[in-house]
Amino acid sequence: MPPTPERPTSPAADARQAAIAAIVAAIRERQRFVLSSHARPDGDSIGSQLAMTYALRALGKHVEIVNQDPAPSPLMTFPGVSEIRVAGEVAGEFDAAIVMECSELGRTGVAGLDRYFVINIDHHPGNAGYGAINWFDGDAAACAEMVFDIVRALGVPLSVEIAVHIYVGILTDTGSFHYSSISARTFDICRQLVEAGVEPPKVARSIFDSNSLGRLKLFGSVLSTIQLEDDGRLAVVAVDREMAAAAGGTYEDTEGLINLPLTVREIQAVVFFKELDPRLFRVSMRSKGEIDVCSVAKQFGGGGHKNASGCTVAGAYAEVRARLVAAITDAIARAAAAELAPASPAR
Ligand SMILES: [Mn+2]
Repeated sequence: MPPTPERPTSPAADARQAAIAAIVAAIRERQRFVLSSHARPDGDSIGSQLAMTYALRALGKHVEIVNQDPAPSPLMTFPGVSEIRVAGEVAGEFDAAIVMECSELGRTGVAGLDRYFVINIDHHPGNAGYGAINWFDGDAAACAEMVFDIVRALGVPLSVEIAVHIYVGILTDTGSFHYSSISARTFDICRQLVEAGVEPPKVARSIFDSNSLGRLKLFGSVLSTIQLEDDGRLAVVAVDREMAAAAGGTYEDTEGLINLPLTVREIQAVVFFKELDPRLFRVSMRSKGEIDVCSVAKQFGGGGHKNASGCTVAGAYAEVRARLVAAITDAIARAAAAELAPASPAR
């Protein structure tokens, strides 16, 4: 007997139900799964993969996670994170690969996933649809929200492990509930996660208040070099290995630093340059409201979300900095123009 629809049907809701049903059927008829996500995994990649892992194991499935890079260190204390295999290749017998939070298969940095039946679950705009089954939902605030739907559709009880990992994905991917991707649905899911045993203060303390002193000093030295552009609307911060070593920290210790300039009222966007080598920079961007830094990242071959994105850009620092500042200044102007324009009658 078909389940009673929860909301009025629409083409989008039908497509969503069809995608979830296809994924649930594919999971039920398979036994051995390998899970992966994008390189340099974030809270949503780790949370989505582990929530899915615990759900599949509850069904008696065999599950392994293979990621190119280790999880961010504040996440290491969460259940299952230390079991993630860090490797550039997947080998072994699997019936399916579930790739989450990854707009292209290549972004995993893990070779061999294409040999399996690939299930692609993602919320990044521009997902390439590389799977045998593809479920893309650009309205999800985190991929973990989509995993929540699958866990429910599989009929797996929401264990505290599953709930904690979905919460980690949502908390981190919304910039601690700052980004415009948040919906009423986000809070409805979080309500159910808390009912399942998640303690939000404990999770937030583990993730955000686990600094070392070296990390705090590194934040201080990087932030002391902050520069303002676009009449104070855009903050520019940069770090090289020398600066990191002098403060007794590492590049990994700069995780989260980019969010701090946005706590200044006037600052609308931040760009953060990490020198990989003298002519190659990892660029991260954050923005407030309607300023679309994903479109900026895409101009440079990267991606992400409207309020949080990144790319890798080659060139001398002065030139790379100037190109990014110009592109972000344009994005800020576009958002301001859109806000001044009268609301479209179509919406
Ligand atoms: Mn995400």
